[in-house]
Amino acid sequence: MRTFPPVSLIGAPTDIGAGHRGASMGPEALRVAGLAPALTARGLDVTDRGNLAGPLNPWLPPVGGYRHLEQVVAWNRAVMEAVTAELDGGRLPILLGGDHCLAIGSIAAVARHCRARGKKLRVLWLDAHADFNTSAITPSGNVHGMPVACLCGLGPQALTELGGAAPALKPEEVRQIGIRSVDAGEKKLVRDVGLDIYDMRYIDEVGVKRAMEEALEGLDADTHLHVSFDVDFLDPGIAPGVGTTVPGGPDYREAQLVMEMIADTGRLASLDIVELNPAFDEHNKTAILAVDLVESLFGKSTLMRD
Ligand code: 5AB
Ligand code: MN
Ligand code: MN
Ligand code: MN
Repeated sequence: MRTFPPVSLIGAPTDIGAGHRGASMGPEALRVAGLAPALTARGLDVTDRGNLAGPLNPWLPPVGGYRHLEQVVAWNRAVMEAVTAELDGGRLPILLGGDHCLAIGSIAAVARHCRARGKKLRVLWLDAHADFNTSAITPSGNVHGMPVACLCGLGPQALTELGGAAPALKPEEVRQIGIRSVDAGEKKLVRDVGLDIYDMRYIDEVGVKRAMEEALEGLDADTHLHVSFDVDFLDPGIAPGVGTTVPGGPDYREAQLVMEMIADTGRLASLDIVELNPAFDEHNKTAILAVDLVESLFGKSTLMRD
């Protein structure tokens, strides 16, 4: 079994980039669902760093195609600094969101860390959505629909240059899994940049196993694997506790297999758990499911292979 570096939980209690309030309660719901003890029980050395601080959500309409851009930048700076500190300390950061705009800060930190060490980077984006909107094409102005575009250099300078002048990511470093809701302008843009998307139609046709084999292909001992887990990736029937449900997502076993196959690579080096919204949940069941899946991501086998 793989031995992991020590793990740090970083709470970022904000819904600053979302279209519904409540993802700000995500970090506490994950704690209540027992994330730290579940990982400790797997033999991991876990420290909960508590919550980052940042501006309150003023709940204002978009300006110039962005809602709350100034506050989004402030939260992402805090996330980037916290994730950088953990990576510098040789630890494995787990960002507890918060909405998915926070992946800009998290992945900017990861990318900078990899570039400085000549490491390869692979980002697995587990989501119902492609999160590749820009101010010109967004239907909402919500920055949680824009993080992948920002990380690839398309977005406001304050976000695209958060971790330095060059874009944090090249599109070919990203694999998106579970996608089933992409806006019209966004669809054209992801095609233009050539983003590698394993959408639900593809997963239906070839199955999780083959899709994941393809998405994980080419990882080697020199690759940092970052997983950005948007909880709305999961089918809303098993995971109602998110702001933006889309029917037709992976069921329980399909989601477990995704996590198990990632664990089998032995390359997981950083993680975001985002978009959990306790205001839409039922008795914290989505948080409990997220913890169960994260255990699999860290190598818990549900079957006979332990
Ligand atoms: B999430 C939508 N594409 O841009 C938009 O949950 C939804 O982080 C974005 O994936 C969903 O507003 C963002 C319609
Ligand atoms: Mn999503
Ligand atoms: Mn997302
Ligand atoms: Mn969402």
